[in-house]
Amino acid sequence: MTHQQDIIDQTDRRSAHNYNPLPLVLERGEGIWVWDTDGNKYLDCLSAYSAVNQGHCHPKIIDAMTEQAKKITLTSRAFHNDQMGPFLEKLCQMARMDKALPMNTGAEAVETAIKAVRKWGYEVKGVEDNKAEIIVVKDNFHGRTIATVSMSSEPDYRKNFGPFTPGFILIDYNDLDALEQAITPNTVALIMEPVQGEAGIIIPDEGFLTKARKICKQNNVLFVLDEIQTGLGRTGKLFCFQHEENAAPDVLIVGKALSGGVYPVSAILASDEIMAVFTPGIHGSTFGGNPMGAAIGLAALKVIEDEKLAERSHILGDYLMRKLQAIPTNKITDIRGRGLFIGIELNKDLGGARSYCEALMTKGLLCKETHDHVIRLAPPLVIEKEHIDWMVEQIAEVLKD
Ligand code: IF1
Repeated sequence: MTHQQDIIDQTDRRSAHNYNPLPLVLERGEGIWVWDTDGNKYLDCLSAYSAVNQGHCHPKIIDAMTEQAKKITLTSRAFHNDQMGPFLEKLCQMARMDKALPMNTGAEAVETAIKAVRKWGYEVKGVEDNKAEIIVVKDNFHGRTIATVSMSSEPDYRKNFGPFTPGFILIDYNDLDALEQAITPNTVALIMEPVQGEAGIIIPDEGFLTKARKICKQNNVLFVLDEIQTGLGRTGKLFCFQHEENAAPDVLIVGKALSGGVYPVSAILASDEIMAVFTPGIHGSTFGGNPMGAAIGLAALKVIEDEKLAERSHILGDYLMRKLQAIPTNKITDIRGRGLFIGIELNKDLGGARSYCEALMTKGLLCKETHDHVIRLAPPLVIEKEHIDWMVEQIAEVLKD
């Protein structure tokens, strides 16, 4: 461990302490596996928070990246490049949306969505200047920028970062009455995650998305889904909203696995009408839509389709769920999830999930606690049944009474 400890010490000396990582240093990844600098092998059950759905260093995505790197990497949007069109064409076809606007990180895409719905509010809906309101949901996670932490209800993410962006109205998750009551003539959008990731894999009641969308439609309010974490196969459908009938959003936000974890690539998708609010010069990004990211994104989308990763997530997620439910232990109070996106909630008397994640690490399984008591399981979607069996054995061992 000394070598790893040296690297950790150096990192601690030189980096801001805005994280508390598990004490291991990774240097290589392939598919579902990662290796530390001492050569120890681990099954990755976090997938970089669902960015690596296609598995680490997927050869087709890495090929696309290296081929593109030899040609041209960045043009800026001052000129066209030959990669962005094919990428957005594929993305729009898969999401059944008219248009896409590419950005880089998830938070930037959320910011882009905020700008889109506000502008739509003023220019299409006719909301009075500077009065636009956006409804958001308690315990959401949409990123770390000032606007996205302004949406948050989590004190840790907000403390001493004020003043905050105004215009966000918080309602309880799963509360349709609250949604109806929160809507005013100035409401331009509801923005939410279809399953809350950071909050601990919180799944809405059956039909909630459909009903929320209907309420939005009736009130001329845009229904916006942040599928940065839940999208692109993670929950057993290509997009999480497809678990319900008639729940397609007006604006869809994607990121993370859009590049297979190879490069920061995000986007918002919307109808021609909504996207028309963006005219030349009013929004953009140096790197957004760059040919490297676009080539990588196109390859990453093809892998999701060709390898049927959403179906795999559905089938293997059900399998994993059944096996987890069969673990004989009093330590678990709830297991919930969709596809290969599963949270194991531990009894609150156990003092948090962190020590269990550390114990799993020593057994060769990497995962991360969320909201103290939940172990989040989100392996790359290329995982095989036999690895799930092994995974469950390790978890059962650590959680045995
Ligand atoms: C961190 C959490 C997960 C997201 C949704 C937007 C973003 C995220 C639904 C922003 C990002 C990441 C960020 C990462 C940890 C992680 C996370 F625990 F913090 F909440 F996954 F659950 N919308 N989620 O999940 O995307 O700008 O980061 O590309 O440490 O902040 P980004």
